Amino acid sequence: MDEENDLVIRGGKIVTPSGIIQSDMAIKNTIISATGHNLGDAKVDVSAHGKFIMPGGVDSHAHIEQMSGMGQMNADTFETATRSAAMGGTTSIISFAAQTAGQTLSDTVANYAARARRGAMIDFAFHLTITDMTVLNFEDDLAALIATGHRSLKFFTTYNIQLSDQKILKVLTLARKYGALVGVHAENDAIISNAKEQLLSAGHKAPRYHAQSRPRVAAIEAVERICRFAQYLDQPVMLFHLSTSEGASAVKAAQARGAPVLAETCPHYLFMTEEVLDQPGLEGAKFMCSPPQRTTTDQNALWQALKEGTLALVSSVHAPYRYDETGKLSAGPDAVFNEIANGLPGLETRLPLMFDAMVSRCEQGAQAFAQITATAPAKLYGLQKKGALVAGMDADIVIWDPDRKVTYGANDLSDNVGYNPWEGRTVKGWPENVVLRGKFLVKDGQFLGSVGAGNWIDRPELATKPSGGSRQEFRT
Ligand code: DUC
Ligand code: ZN
Repeated sequence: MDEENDLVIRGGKIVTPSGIIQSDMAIKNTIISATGHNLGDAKVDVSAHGKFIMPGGVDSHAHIEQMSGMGQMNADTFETATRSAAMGGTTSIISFAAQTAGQTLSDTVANYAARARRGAMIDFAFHLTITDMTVLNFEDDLAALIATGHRSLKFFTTYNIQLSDQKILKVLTLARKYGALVGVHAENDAIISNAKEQLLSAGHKAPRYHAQSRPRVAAIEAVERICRFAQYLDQPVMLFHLSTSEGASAVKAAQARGAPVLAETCPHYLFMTEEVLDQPGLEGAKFMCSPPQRTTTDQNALWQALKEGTLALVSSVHAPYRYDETGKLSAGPDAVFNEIANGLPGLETRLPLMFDAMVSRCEQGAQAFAQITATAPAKLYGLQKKGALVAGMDADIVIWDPDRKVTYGANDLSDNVGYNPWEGRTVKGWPENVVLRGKFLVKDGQFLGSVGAGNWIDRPELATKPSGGSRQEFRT
């Protein structure tokens, strides 16, 4: 017999890209070495009868230790954010290395990488957020960073850090030349400015006006424009956090034309409507994010788009701010909606919310759940050893108890945010054991991770190449 396994998980329902199998899984030297029966002895043996064995979650959109466009620091450090992610079943994240004005991209990445290496407890990669293309050696710097494994970029079309259309075309051109996927926060800035001005001059100040200040047409226009730009230059883009039915339709139409367009949505667009903003006092600030939550019609359209593969994945867009003077209330207890930081925590709740809807309530099933929360983001962003329970991949594994019900409380998350936007919601299905590269990060609900144990994930190549007009490649 072979050398002893490090870990064998016995008797679970293993969810793989090619099917669900009732089997054992062996892990040796941080890697999944085999699935099957009679896999031999192990240093650690775990019974998973009646449980789902899923790939560790891959959350491809999280803001960590980052200054917002409005100049506000996130509440989470790499340590607190990744602890929270792990407790919710996520073992890899892609957060942002966000360039500030005048800063070179290599300095930006060095700065975020140093902090992530010190604090992160799960594996990580960065999207390079481009805000200033006038810095010295911009193109060479970008080319070198992409070549060393930073294979995704991001830009905004609003938030005081937007790029002009001309610069957007330049970024897409460079991304195509050097081989990176480009994520886009797509909302039309002029429409937002116009709507804000009207609301403020009419004396509308409460958080609920945030939704009207970022009208759906702002998102629709920018999504449509970016789809056209992507097609014009044949450069793959990922439309971030789609919130509207029209946005989903625009992506579907673009894909049908052969445009290299991918898109994601998030739990707060699938499960919340803009009514969450309409609360007494400033309570609605806890739910303020951009784009804002929309309507149940939009929710249904986003679910349908996920089912059809128009939307490839669900990320959290974790953007954590405390509900106090360090965060949401930094402009004081009478803050006007446009002075309140945008974003809500989501790293820890993304997977249980999606499991509850997709697996427990049979929306789409366990395989689709694994696909949109782990396999697709890993594949599309080039995390080659992540996101699937297949021999040879990193042993990033979650053992889900499908029967455990949890009702979220007011402040029961492991981040540094101090409130849970999902308070009162009950989910069925719980990530009770979480394994990162063969080691328990969470065991029976107990956090066992170590500060700085997360690894940077090299991305030597992307699956998402320019399409050459092929429609299929950009549907999952
Ligand atoms: N949306 C938010 O709500 N916060 C941070 C960034 C974003 O796109
Ligand atoms: Zn965004």
